[in-house]
Amino acid sequence: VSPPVIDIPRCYNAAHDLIERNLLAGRKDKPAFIDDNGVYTYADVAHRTSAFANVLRQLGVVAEQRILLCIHDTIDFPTAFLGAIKAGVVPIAVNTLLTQGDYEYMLTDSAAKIAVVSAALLPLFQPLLGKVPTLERILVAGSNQVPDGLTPLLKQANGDFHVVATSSDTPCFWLYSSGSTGAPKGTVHVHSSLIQTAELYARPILGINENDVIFSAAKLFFAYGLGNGLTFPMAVGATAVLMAERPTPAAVFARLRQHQPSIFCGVPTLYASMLANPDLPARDELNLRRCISAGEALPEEIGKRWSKHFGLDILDGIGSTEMLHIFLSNRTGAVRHGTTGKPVPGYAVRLVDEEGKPVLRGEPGELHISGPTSATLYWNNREKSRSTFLGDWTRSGDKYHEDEDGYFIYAGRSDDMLKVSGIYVSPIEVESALIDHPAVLEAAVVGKEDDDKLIKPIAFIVLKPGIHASPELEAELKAHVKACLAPYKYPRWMKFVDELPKTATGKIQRFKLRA
Ligand code: 3SK
Repeated sequence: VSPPVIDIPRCYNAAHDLIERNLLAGRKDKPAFIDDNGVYTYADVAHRTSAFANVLRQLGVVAEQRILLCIHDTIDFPTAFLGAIKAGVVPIAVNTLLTQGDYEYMLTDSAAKIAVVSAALLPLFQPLLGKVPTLERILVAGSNQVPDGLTPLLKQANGDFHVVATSSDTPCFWLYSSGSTGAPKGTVHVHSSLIQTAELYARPILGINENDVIFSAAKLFFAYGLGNGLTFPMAVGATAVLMAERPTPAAVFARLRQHQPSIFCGVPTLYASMLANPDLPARDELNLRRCISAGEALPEEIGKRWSKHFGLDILDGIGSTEMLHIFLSNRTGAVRHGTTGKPVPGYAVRLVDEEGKPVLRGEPGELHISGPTSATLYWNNREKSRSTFLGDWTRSGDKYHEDEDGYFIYAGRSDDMLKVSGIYVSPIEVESALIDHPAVLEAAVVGKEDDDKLIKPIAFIVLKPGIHASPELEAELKAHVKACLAPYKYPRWMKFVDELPKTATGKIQRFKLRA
């Protein structure tokens, strides 16, 4: 299949494109976003983003300067994100679940002049105002109450703005990428990348169109959520449902029932907890036509149970903050549960060994990706930029192997693989076997030294509600893994825990378990 050819003019502003294409198509009165407080048409989005661009101008923020956004999923996110881009200002969308120390680091690293933060997060940011010398002002999203509330500022600002000229290669926005080690890295994306993710992935793989209503439980500050909840609907004139609160099964069920989205985007942990919840909607209660998953590999068992319940396969895929969205994905009608599918046309992938040489098919190797949406660099981090962005190729740090039919199967992070008795064991494979057991909700496996200082697998297990840990259950789970996999792979120890440490995007933080 030849990749779609996407012609992006040299003189190009991403926000202007995403908004204007809808006004030109006659969608000014069509709902673009529905949040917990209201419905906003494409004309509202055009007006609000221009007003925000004018607010930035009044505050003396000029093109190429950075602003930091720490905003829950409400209309204020697209307003500030696209408004900044219209003004040529570079928004940095950050995770709303971090600590004050993390925000201090990001504000200092980026030298952002303004922070726009949700009212509930203000106490974390206020002490940084005198502390981070480059930070001049904090604007409060979702608030009418304070002088620097975004709502009054937008109301008094002019709603017309002449978009600042940028090129397709001009830095457009950043996201912070957290590796397993080291400080988070400011990942710089250019103007052409947003629309390319929609044209390469969302249109051909999801078949998204203007009749869709899309609901992403993954938040907008995450590259996965940004595509699902902002770029993709705006690229085709669809409607996005935004939810400010934490994506618990109850919160998600309420939005699914109320707004009847046609496309739902989640992460594996959420799918697992939705399936385990007694209030899971019945198949005919919803109007879903596509479900997607990313963030970590979707266990085969979860994929199968979802398909059985809803009569609809979850399209599991993988993307990265560096590549902006999904580059490897399952397709409707060709889903192979337990795999991440095949390369999305427009992207090339390769699997290489530790020396950078291609591995033989079937062997695990580190996944490298080539495609037009790669970030250009990590800010202030020449060393990590050089080791990640290798010319045409971008390293993912993920290990995969390719089966005989060309499906890619996740095999853990490059540094997560365990060598047990001289043989590689994928912790993911052991986790999938454990999750297959009816008592297990979630599992994470890492390496632990035994008495001989040899690495063996240890499993951290979250049991399903109502099930209690016992020596009998532990023995049963070990026997279960031995029965499912080569026996040497079974976890020598088990720890039953209430929850697993995870990033905001649902990835298990194995480094914390190792520690
Ligand atoms: O983690 C992923 O799979 C992912 C998917 C889409 C965009 C960004 C990311 C990190």
